[in-house]
Amino acid sequence: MKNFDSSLYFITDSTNYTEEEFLYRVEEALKGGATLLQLREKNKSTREYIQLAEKVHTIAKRYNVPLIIDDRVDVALAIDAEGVHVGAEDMPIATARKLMGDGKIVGATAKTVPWAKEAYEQGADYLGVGAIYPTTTKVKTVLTSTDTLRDICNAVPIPANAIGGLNKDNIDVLAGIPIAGICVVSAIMKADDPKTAAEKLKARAQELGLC
Ligand code: TZP
Ligand code: MG
Repeated sequence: MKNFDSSLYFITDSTNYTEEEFLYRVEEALKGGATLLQLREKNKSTREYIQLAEKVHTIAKRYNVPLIIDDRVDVALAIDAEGVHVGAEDMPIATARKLMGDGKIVGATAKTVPWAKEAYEQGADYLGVGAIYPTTTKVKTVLTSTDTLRDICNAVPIPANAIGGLNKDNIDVLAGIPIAGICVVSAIMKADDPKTAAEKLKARAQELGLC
C-alpha cells in the first residue's frame, strides 16, 4: 500500500478564476490542511495544462502534499507529478500504471463493486466513489448510494474516497463507512475563504471519525 493521506482530497477547478487567484486559492487550501491535491483541467491545451501543473506542483511541494493530475498521464509524467487519476473514458488503469511506474500513485473512479474490484486488479492505488450528492461541478456522473460506497470500501483493500456535492454540513451521512477520506471541489474552491473552508471541513470529518 502506498503511503499517502487522502483524508482531505482537494480537487481544483480553475473555471472563472484568473491564474493568480486560482493559485492563491490552491495555496490557501493547502494551508487549511488539504492532504492530497488534484489538478483537474478539462479545457486547457496540453501546453497550458503542463504550464499550470508545474506552478501548482511547486506550491504543493512546499506543503509536502502529493499532486495528482486528472486524466492525463502525459502531463503527470512531464512534470513528475506524484500521480494521475483516470476515469472511465481515460487511459485504462493498467496502461496508466505501466506508464507511470510502480512508484507513482494511480487513482481511479469507481461507482460499483465490480468496477472497484476491476480497478484494484488493474493496479489502482485508491478509488474515488460518487457522486454521493448532486454536484454543480462540471462532470459526467451519476449518483452512487452510501450503501454502494460502503460495499466498495469492504470489497477492496485500497483506500476509497467519497466524492460529489460534499460539504461540512452534509458529510454526516458518511459516518461509519470505512472511507479513507473525502474529495471536494466546490466546498473549498468556491468558498469565500478556502483556508477556513478546508479547516472546517477537516475538523468536521475528524469529528465524525471519517479520517
Ligand atoms: N466526480 C464525481 S462528482 C465530481 C467528480 C469529479 C465533482 C465533485 O465536485 P463537488 O464540487 O465537490 O461536488
Ligand atoms: Mg477523467
